[in-house]
Amino acid sequence: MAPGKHRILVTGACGQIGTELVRALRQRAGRDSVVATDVVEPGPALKTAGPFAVLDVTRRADVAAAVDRHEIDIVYHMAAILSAKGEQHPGLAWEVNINGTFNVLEAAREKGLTRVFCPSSIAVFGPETPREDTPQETVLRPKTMYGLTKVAGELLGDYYVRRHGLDVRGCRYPGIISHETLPGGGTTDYAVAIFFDAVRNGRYTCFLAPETRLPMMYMPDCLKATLDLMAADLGRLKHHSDFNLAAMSFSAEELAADIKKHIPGFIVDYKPDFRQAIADSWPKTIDDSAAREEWGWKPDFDLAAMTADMLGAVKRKMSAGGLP
Ligand code: AKB
Repeated sequence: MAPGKHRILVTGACGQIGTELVRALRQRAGRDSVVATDVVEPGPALKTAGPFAVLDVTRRADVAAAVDRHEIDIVYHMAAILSAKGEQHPGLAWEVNINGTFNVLEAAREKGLTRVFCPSSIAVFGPETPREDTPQETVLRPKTMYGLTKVAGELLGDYYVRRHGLDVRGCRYPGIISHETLPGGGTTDYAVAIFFDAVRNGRYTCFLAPETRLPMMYMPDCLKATLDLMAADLGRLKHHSDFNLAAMSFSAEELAADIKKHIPGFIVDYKPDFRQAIADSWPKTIDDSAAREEWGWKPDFDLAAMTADMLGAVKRKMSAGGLP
């Protein structure tokens, strides 16, 4: 391999963020330098776009073997069970989020990898955390299985930095909004589904109450944050695995109102389910000043810009017959 070139492995590459992250990494590093992996076989687009391997992160030996086989030196560990699915399948969430993360970090330590990205989430916070402008350093007492696995992941990442000198980085993603691959099993998923139903049917039934306000981010900003954090100068980082990250915050009814500016007849009704209690335990807004200071984080998309871009993309998909 040419000096300065990295071999990158992405776990959870068929997921909402993984799919687009693989594409962004390949644009930067070259098609063959990025090995996409997931526990499931990918759709045809990902399968033909570059190297792909089936990998179950809960199998420690398989993770280590994949790192060896593909001569990997950077891992983006995107495989995770999200908040709503984690409440329905707590054992699976523990296996994938705790043991999977431990397996990736152990492989990285044993093989001497240069850098690992382990994302966290606003789910690390809980009802005792201040909900407005949630600080970087604050109470971490989540009430969901997903949240507690993400707290453990942050602590584990920082432990590997301190104890083993492994360069582990991560940020607390808010809800991510995108149109390429649908999210699965999250509490913030409504903010994606609403766009597809608005364009397809002109109406949407929301599983959160209208006034529920949560921190959110559009996918281009999510990719920018991920890649910028991984490219940041290590010497400037005081934090490692737990950066607060923010772009926009809105309630379900504010998002619906913004969509109505483009689709005036759009109707939303609200039938809160078990995910309401999860959303109610999370922050409304986040203070991300540490990310801004330590690696220059700054989002590009606010609610209006995101809504216009999402609707354009979803409408183009519908005209091309490609709506999921
Ligand atoms: C979820 O809703 O579970 C995720 C998250 C905020 O981490 N999107």
